[in-house]
Amino acid sequence: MSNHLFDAIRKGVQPEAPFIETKAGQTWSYGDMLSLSARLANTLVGLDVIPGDRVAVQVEKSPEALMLYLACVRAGAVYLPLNTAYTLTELDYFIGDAEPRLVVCSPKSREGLEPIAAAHDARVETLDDKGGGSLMEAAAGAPTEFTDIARGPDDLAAILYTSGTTGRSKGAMLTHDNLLSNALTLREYWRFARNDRLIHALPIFHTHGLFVASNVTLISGASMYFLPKFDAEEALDLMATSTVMMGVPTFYVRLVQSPRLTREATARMRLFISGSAPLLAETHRQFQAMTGQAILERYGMTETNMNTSNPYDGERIAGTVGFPLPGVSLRVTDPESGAAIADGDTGMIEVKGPNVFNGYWRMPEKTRAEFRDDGFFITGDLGRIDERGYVHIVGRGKDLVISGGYNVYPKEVETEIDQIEGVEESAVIGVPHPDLGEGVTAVVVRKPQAAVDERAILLHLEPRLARYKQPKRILFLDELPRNTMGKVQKNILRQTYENLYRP
Ligand code: MLC
Ligand code: AMP
Repeated sequence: MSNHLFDAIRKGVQPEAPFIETKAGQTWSYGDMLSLSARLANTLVGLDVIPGDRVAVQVEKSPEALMLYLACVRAGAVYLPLNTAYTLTELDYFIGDAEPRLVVCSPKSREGLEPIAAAHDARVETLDDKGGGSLMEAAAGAPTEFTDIARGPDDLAAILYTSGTTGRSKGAMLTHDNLLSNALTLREYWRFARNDRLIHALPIFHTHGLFVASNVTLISGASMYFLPKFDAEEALDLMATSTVMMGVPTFYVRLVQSPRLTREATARMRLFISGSAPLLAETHRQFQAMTGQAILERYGMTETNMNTSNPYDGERIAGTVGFPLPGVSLRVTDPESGAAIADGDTGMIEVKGPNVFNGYWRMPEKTRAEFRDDGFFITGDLGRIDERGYVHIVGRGKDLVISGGYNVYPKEVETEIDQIEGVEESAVIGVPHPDLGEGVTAVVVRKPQAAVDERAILLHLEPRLARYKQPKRILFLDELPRNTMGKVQKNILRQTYENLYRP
């Protein structure tokens, strides 16, 4: 048997071809990719990582970090990337739930993570953003050849945690074929080829930067500028020598603010892709007016990889996410019953295909609850399909805020706020934000006579929640609006505060 995902990556490799260039001008060829991922795979085996073991990784973005992902795939391990913003409290949960054999972290996090890892029998190694650290030291002397461990299409390649609407985060189990099938589909759909160069400014701990951007580049034998974070002026500099950019809507919101964004500046670019959150039609139009290029919007999820995309050749319509990708079945149903609804009506988006994950890690009941009996996955997104077949996302059936492309589950933030002395209850909502799309906002009711204020609440949240989950503003009300059933009417709160972040 072969290694399903890595064999496909290896197949077209031209060892001399460029793979990664960093901001500092350092380069990695495809040959370097093969040898460094082999050294790391040998190191993992030396650290007793056996096929199926989870390897949890919370490190800064670097080419070496991407090679570690590939090393896990080659060694048959399950790669578990973690947002660098997660606090120790959050990490404790992920490590306890996933029970990794190995935790790889930044040297600065080692001390905090050691006791957490030890409590769950995991070993800790480090990797810094310059390609140093204990893991890299161990890999330095390892062989540059590795016999890839046999893995079939249904074996796990990765687990990515995604917060549930209730309770704690769930680990979405992604197989070799979930990742490979989607990468191959996107390569064809977006016409990726060896001579493409991608501006990669996304983090590599989520589906967008890790699978969509990196796997599609790898499977095409293309190359990328690998940047630690997004900077609009830097992206504009690189457009002269690039062909594609992928980003969340905030990237485009920031680009259109630059007078340097012109037809000339983007003349060499053949494709701009947006996803992870809704791109405002206004941003789409502004971008097109300034560059003559229509941003291609697509729609995906951690659990499903990419589901739909606007066409490469046909019309890319602002405010839509295009057509179901080849091989992906998409339908819109009655959210409660799952029954069919009339064409064009709004309902629950459900998807099925080789892109759809294998279930939530050790949560068979939660998995069952999110699939229909005929195998369709219930996305929690509300949408409709128009007469031309374009999918429109019109809202969310799940209580979720998307801030700069990061998902924040209000329930998780509310649970933390409600524990604070002096807080009666809270409601966390997403309010339109000019830069981030939605700004996390908390509305709090104090207990009688309690004096708890914004500062006290933020201080409480700081060690408990990643920064991007912490409310940008905290507002106080005497009571929350409720319907006759007693349910908090978040729509009323969203309306009340819709201009909160307006400049
Ligand atoms: C950073 N901050 C954020 C934030 N990003 N706050 C809210 N929401 C965000 N997204 C905070 C920081 O903690 C910091 O707080 C302050 O804002 C400035 O930080 P920064 O580092 O300068 O921000 P910046 O680099 O400008 O980051 C913004 C961003 C980034 C939008 C470029 O968040 C980003 O790259 N987002 C991409 C997320 C992504 O990849 N999503 C894909 C998920 S996969 P303070 O207080 O310390 O100053 C998925 C599936 C699919 O959804 O379909 O793709
Ligand atoms: P995540 O769980 O981080 O993978 O986020 C997935 C969610 O992001 C989806 O369920 C959608 O709600 C949202 N999303 C992704 N792409 C788009 C898009 N192009 N337009 C609107 N929402 C999107």
